[in-house]
Amino acid sequence: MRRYSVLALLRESLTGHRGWERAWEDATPKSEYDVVIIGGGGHGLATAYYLAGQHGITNIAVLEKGWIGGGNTGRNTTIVRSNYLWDESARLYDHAVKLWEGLTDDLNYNVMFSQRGVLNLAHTLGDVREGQRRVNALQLNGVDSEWLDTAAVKRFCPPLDVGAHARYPVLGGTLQRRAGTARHDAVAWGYARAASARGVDIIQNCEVTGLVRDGARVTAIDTSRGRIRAGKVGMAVAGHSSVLADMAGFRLPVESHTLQALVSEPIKPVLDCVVMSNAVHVYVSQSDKGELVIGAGIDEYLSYAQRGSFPVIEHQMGALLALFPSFSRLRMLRSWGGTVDISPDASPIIGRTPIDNLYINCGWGTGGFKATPGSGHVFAHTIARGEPHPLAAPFALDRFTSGRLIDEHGAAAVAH
Ligand code: FAD
Ligand code: PYC
Repeated sequence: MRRYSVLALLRESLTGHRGWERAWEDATPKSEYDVVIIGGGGHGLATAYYLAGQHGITNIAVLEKGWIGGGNTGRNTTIVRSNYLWDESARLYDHAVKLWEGLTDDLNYNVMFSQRGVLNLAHTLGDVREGQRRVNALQLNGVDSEWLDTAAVKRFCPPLDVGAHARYPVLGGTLQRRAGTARHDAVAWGYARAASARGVDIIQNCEVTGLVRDGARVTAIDTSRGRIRAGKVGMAVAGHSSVLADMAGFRLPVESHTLQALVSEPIKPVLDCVVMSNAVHVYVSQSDKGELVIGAGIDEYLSYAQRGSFPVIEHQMGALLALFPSFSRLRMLRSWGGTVDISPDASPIIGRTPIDNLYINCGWGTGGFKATPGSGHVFAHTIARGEPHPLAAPFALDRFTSGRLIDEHGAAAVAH
């Protein structure tokens, strides 16, 4: 990968920006690959990057039906944290946070990871008990987490209304200081560029339309750009996982839902942390551009349309203004939605499928952006070795028949 100097930047700015290299090759599909990854979101791209860099497999294609990062990777609200309750999840998500901490250097691409702290508010006695239990569980797992009382919450986040008159009293909150945000599309671009430099074919506008099976194996993939033979196949298609599983001939226990978000007009810096409230269904942070990035729970209206409905916006604005009355004069700029894949225990599914050489990575639901590097890392290991990475093993599909569920509905921080 080429590194550009300040001189090159100057030269390009004076000569019309005609000399920049493409960030990644726009590959034409070959007839056969050792590994095909379906889905050019962060998880698929990261998987390809680690397969090529750590497992010596370089004849890899990533097939994306639209443009890379055009799914949930480029539509999320960029929150990264690892404050999950159960041991299995705390280990998996904290593995990701550790990778985030070195990701900009690793990819030689600025993913703008900002560890500004994520505060989860408690408004009821039940929230307080749940939050304090979570802090204890996280500390036992070596994950940083603190309980803040009301006064400490106010010191950490001054614009928040914690007064006695507040509609939603703030009784405290949990804080993870290592948590924060990252620039979501830079994550897709950074992984794509780095994977391409390792020889991976990134193929956009290539929709998978069918999987060709010979008994218990997938032999080829039908796409809008022709048939491609594959030694192994990894699926990382988020909200379309059940559609792809259906093509392969098995069923997944996931539901697809719309999750929407919106941004305000840009303003000067007013909020230097992330604030989330499960109980009132709103969360907010401020982007580097100055926009407030605001989200809520999932939409009740089912669709693949990647847009949400108005009642959710109305509710989340009411909740936001109750917590931050000073935001009341802000105008909202635009809203969008993504299709997320929710599993029964709100935990991901990573590993083997009933088809021998087909591997699945899905069920991240409303919270998979934070896991992107960790997910790609353990999924690459799982595909390369044909057996789960130890951190991925508890998240196998068979937990829905064995009953070893990992219930993380409380950690999702987004109602569903
Ligand atoms: P995606 O980025 O969706 O990639 C899957 C890709 O597969 C897509 O690009 C799609 O086009 C492609 N695809 C589908 N079908 C086919 C096919 N037949 N052929 C070829 N390609 C196909 N998570 C957090 O951790 N923090 C947050 O703050 C957060 N906020 C969110 C806010 C919103 C509004 C939304 C919608 C989600 C949010 N999430 C958040 C969840 C997070 O975005 C996802 O869990 C994560 O991005 C999933 O990444 P992925 O790579 O698996 O999926
Ligand atoms: O998982 O932190 C999260 C999240 C925030 C908004 C949507 N998901």
